[in-house]
Amino acid sequence: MYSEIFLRLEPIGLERVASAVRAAGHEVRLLDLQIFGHADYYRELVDFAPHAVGFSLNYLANVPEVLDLAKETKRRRPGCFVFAGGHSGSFIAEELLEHAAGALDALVRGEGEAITPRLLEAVGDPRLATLPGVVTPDGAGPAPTMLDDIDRFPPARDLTRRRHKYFIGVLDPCASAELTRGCPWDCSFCSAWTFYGRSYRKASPEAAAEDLARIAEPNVFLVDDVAFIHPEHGFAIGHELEKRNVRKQYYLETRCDVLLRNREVFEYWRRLGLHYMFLGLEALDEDALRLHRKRVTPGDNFKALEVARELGFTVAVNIIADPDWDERRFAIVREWALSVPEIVHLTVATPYPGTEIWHTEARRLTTLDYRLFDVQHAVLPTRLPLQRFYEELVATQAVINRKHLGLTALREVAGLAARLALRGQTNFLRMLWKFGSVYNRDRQYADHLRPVRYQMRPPAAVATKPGPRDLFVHRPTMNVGGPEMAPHTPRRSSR
Ligand code: B12
Ligand code: SF4
Repeated sequence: MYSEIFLRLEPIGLERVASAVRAAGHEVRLLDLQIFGHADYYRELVDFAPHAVGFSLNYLANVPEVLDLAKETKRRRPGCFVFAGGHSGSFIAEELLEHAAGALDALVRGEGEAITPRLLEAVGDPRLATLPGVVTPDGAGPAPTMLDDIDRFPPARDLTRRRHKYFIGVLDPCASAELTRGCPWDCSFCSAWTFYGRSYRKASPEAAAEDLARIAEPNVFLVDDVAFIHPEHGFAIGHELEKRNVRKQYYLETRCDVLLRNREVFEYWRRLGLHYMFLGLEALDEDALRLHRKRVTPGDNFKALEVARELGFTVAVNIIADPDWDERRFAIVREWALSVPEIVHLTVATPYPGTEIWHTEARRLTTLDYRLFDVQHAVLPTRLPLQRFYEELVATQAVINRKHLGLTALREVAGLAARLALRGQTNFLRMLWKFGSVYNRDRQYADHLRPVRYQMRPPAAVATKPGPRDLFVHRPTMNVGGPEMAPHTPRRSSR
């Protein structure tokens, strides 16, 4: 739903895997199904006749689509080696192989750059099932290994076609880049830290600047989970960009406390072209922030918003709506959202495999339909009747529409929209009118009534809270600059 309106961004993870596979001597094509249809994919299967097909499964909601495509691929090209990888896929590898019923030959857990060339080399060899991070119907290898250096394998952006389709809001067209990987915090609802074993790695300033300099688009989305945790890294990249005369507009995501602590680096990047930022606010009250283990106070959050305004950033924030909310709670958030200049997004609290709340959330899931795990649907029991919940949710989200979309927005940015349209860039312009057709109470409710062909495996009941190491995909053996870099020492595992 999100990507139907506000943005469509390039699959930078897949581009990095493609880069590694190409470096190993393979011929590679990449098809982004956010842009192309299934018919295009089937045509590609005939034209290109690949020996192997790998699907990216970063999002849980895409599981049924990928399973169907894998099955159809095997039917059309029985000799083709079919595999999948990516964020969500890494947490549910065995379950996916079971659903695929032979259509998926392997699942790759964790980062794909180092292991995918080895996987392709091992096709047809029983040793396939012994590779780190690889899971096959015949067994699983040891835990995945981490890339020693994230400068290797810069994204193969030349492989993505129709790049003018990538945009986020007014940044149209927009490319993506990665300056750091991982997150040293440990919020209970998030799997970014569990995927990377709470590690945090940085690109060298030179390689990061070189990569940004190679980008043809005038705008860049920085995909880092939390930008500029280490201000000196941000400054060093900035200096390299200045040396190379790179001038772009940037969008990034960060935490409120990081903005407060490292204000100077954001101020510096403002001069380099950073205009838009996303702050993970998550909640307005202390209790909810504690529950999310966000490790910030509402006071810090509000102060960060003031700083961002002072520095002249356009800011989007997110609030997590709990299915337990009643009309009063929605009304409070709505009132607040209307009173601030920021773009306020609302997502629904969702326990995802790989998060701590997947194991500890005591409420039973009301659905096992992967497609509803997109933080826009309620998968836990709602206090309000479900239809009423969606009514309140959509009414609250509609504040965005009132303040930042439609005619209001067009009046403010008519010049820009016209300039983009003249260049054939219409993603932003179209976005302004889509809200009503996408965010719709009846549509969201009806999504629950669709027949479910693939059922998720529900979380096993656990007696004790899982420790961090039980949740990790990557288990860093070396010191990769992780937990000790976070402002709080990690809590010990409960075991
Ligand atoms: C950038 C980002 C976005 C971008 C999307 C960019 C894109 N086109 O994919 C935007 C802002 C659009 C976005 C939106 C959303 N996102 Co997001 N996003 C991220 C973020 C911060 C970084 C992803 C990234 O680019 N990483 C850098 C690249 C290099 O890594 P990577 O993609 O993971 O790829 C590596 C591996 O996964 C693997 N790999 C990937 N693909 C493949 C394929 C094969 C074959 C192989 C072998 C390996 C492999 O190898 C790659 C290289 O090492 C992640 C958090 C995270 N750290 O993963 C959340 C994250 C993936 N997003 C999340 C969510 C919830 C969403 C939204 C639903 C939020 C919303 N408000 O609606 C939407 C849904 C969008 C959609 N398409 O449906 C959740 C995922 C939840 C889930 N389990 O499904 C995450 C984990 C964040 C979180 N806090 O929990 N997101
Ligand atoms: S700070 Fe952000 S990326 Fe890191 S664990 Fe919390 S929500 Fe996830």
